[in-house]
Amino acid sequence: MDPRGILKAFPKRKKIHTNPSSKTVAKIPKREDREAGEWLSSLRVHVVPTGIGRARAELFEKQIVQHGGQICPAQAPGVTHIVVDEGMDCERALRLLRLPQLPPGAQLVKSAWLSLCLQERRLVDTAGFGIFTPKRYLDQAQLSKADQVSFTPPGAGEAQPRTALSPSRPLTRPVSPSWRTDAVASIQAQLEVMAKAYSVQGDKWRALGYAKAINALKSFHKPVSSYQEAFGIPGIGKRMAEKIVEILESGHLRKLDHISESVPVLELFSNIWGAGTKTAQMWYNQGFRSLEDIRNHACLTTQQAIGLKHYDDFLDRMPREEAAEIEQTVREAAQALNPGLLCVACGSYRRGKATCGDMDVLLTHPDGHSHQGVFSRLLDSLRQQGFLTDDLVSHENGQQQKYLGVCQLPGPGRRHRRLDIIVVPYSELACALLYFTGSAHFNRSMRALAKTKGMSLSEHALSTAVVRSAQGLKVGSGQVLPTPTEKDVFRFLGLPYREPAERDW
Ligand code: 8GT
Ligand code: MN
Ligand code: MN
Repeated sequence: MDPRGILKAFPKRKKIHTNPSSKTVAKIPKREDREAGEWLSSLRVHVVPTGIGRARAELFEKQIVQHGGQICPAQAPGVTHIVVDEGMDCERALRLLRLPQLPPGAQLVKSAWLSLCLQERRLVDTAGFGIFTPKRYLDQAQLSKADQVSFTPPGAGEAQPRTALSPSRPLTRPVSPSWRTDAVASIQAQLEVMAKAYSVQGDKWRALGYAKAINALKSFHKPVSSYQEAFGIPGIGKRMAEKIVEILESGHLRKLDHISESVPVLELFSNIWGAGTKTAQMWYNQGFRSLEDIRNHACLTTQQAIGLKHYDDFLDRMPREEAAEIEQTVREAAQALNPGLLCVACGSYRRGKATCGDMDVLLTHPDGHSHQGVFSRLLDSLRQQGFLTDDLVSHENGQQQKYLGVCQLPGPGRRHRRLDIIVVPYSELACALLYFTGSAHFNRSMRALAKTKGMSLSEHALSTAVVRSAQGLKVGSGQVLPTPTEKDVFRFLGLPYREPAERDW
């Protein structure tokens, strides 16, 4: 089991890098993320996490990006807003940022302004939310602007500073459909932060609970709007429904404020391929806080060193067109060895996703035996053409062989991508396909269901009459059921067939 199994099982959202030095610029959101509207597109924001808390700061960043804004370092050109905690004063903020002056064109604003913008789903005037900035910290252009502001008669055209959290609002006012959609996006974003926090702390059950709730909300036919409604959704319990309503009513889940400061660092570390939550925690306990620390001081396995080398590339999901090119490269090399080899692109690609975290290629031969010996010859051939750049894991599992590695398509500007290859005997094709197509959540449910029916499902076969001990441990392996196609597996389990695109959960 990949130590990142659980982590990987989560839908990877567009990542905002959580480098504690805050030097990384968040990635420009892909088109699908912008559906919710781009009303923050004029913003280039830097959020100072001190006092706000990393988890909340990250959530702010995520929402800014979601609505078309950009996150950037405080010293980046064109930064428009530097968001700080309510209690922050200008000097302290500049000290924290190591800046002698406010960058030209930038305003120092309280986080309540951002909260209000996000709650109201519009760009609210910053008046009343500014942090007092002494003239010596402003440049010439800002000075003249500041003078104009100070000559404005009190109250004239100035928005009242309002508390961001006004509990009764969202539920009592008439709700427009777009507001509802955004509220749901906000619920999802906040539950995702919680899921991630539990996940990187190794609490996979709580993480799974949140992941299930997020998924349930996504597949619910309408934006959830009340406690009763939330509680009525399968996969959402009483306490989860309470959290959802808290976000609906106040715009903010208070639990987020109590997430440990260690979480973003643990996430940073456990995103290194080959490093699980235990390793991440160990590194944190050793005092490491950045990838630089890890690079310079941590003791790394071979896999982790590869993971670190390709850190950004591995987090970047590739467009499915690129995944198809990778599959094609593998297929051509395989069919050069034996033209009869069958090659199937599995994983998220087969499930029809627009982007893929890696490419999962399954190989077999319909004659039932010619797949033998292909594995190592194929890898040699791919290595020889310079396509494979690093190997992570290579192992045998019964009659199946599995390779996890790194590849790079030829030509300039190509990134390193993760590639998984399995070679299976034709007799195991259906179960191998099912397994390798996933999702991991879906496989887990299928296996659990098989168990309740006295069967056992693996990547090799569906078996019946499995003899189990009182503790549920498998004692006898039972009889292998004939499953020439995936449909047969569904049929034996008494399930209607589900196309790969319907197998996310
Ligand atoms: P992706 O786009 O993030 O790659 O999404 P994916 O294609 O669904 O995930 P994947 O991690 O590539 O896993 C695809 C399938 O491979 C899973 O459904 C799972 O059954 C199987 N699988 C392996 N090895 C591992 C592993 O080490 N961890 C996980 N989570 N799944 C694995 O073959
Ligand atoms: Mn995959
Ligand atoms: Mn994979």
